[in-house]
Amino acid sequence: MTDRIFADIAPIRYEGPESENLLSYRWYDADRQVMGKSMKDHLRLAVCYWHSFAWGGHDIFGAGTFVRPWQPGQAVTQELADNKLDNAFDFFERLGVPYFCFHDVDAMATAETPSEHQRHLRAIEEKMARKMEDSGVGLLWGTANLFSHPRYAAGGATSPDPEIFAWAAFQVREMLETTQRLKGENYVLWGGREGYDTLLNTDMKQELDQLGRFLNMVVEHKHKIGFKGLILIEPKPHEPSKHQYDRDTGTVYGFLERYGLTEEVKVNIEANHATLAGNTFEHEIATASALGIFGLIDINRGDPQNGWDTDQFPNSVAELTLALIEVLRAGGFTSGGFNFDSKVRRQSVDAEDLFHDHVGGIDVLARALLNAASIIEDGRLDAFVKDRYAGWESDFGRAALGERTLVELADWALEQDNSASRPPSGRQEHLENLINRFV
Ligand code: XLS
Ligand code: CA
Ligand code: CA
Repeated sequence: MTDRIFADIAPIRYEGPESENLLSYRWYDADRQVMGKSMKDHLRLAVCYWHSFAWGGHDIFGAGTFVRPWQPGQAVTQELADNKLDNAFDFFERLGVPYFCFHDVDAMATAETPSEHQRHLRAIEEKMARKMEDSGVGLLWGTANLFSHPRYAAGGATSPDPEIFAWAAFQVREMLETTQRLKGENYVLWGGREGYDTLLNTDMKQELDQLGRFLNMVVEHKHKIGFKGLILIEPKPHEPSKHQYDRDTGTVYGFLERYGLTEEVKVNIEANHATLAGNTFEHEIATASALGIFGLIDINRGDPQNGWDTDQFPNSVAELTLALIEVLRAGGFTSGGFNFDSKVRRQSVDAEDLFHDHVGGIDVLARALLNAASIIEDGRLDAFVKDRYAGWESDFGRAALGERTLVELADWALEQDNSASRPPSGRQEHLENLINRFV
């Protein structure tokens, strides 16, 4: 029996909006029906293994601050990996979430060679499978870490060295197969170092072709082994690279189009990455939905004054309501869900802090879902938008998008010679006030 650090924390329960208990859910009521689906099925919540269990509280100026029996942030022995696994599942169960996510190296004992890597990953996979079976907690997505080890300093798939490219292929094959054996529902590739620091030493065309080929190989392998989940790219503009090739959803779409993958790969949108790219979170969701590549969400937030990836837990109901409107408009998740890719601040050192952050984040999400569902059910917002575009349903509108040529439309405009046409009011303030009635 390993040292259990959450033993004193009672399982988190739904107690309703009147509850004074900060370690209870006031809004997340897993079985509550919202627009014909349970909250649990709408949100498909996952705990992120790396921030909550593998990260030790270190930053670029200082060492880890979290004292845990599995010694996060240090070289991992099998014993420490087992301890971490026991505590992590204890946490998932007490929190009451249906899923978790992990990178290969988050969970396994440290390895130096491919054969050792394979052995250590398989060893933890076996134990994880038993934990998943006993707890009923599933794997929302798996991923391989192609950015922490010094071998990936110049990228994995975009490395100038083909031997590193092969190492990356090895790690992704292993983790994709592990994800499949663990009945994981999705597989994510985040290109932290798939980018460049300076163009002076970079052949961009060569690197993009490598990345395109790599992703095609992953998709080919997925089909070969019969993995049923989605393959997803996680956009981020920069950090750790100065420039990352997967900078935002629009850029990823262009990349997928070029390498013939729009039908095969979707996006995992992270809130903090959206804002780092100068987009809103809801913009990224709406873009992915419009382009048919909406898949998953990493839910967190940045700091409005900081230009880096702070990965804080979400805490604004108003902001998340706007995002949840887009999720519902997109039709919700298929195999995706919300992964809390968020971490406590490094001064929040107690085991209990890991509950306060998740409980708060889950409740904010649940409340935002309820607000967004009320807004959609109210109907005024979507009716306004529908009405705004109603002209495209007319014969003229349909023909303009259909058989008409530029010349025909131009001649028509000339013939009308009408200076009066103006769009009706966009009613932005009216709509913002309408939303605020639900927040
Ligand atoms: C880092 C990313 C990373 C991915 C998984 O900024 O968020 O954690 O989600 O590799
Ligand atoms: Ca992420
Ligand atoms: Ca991040």
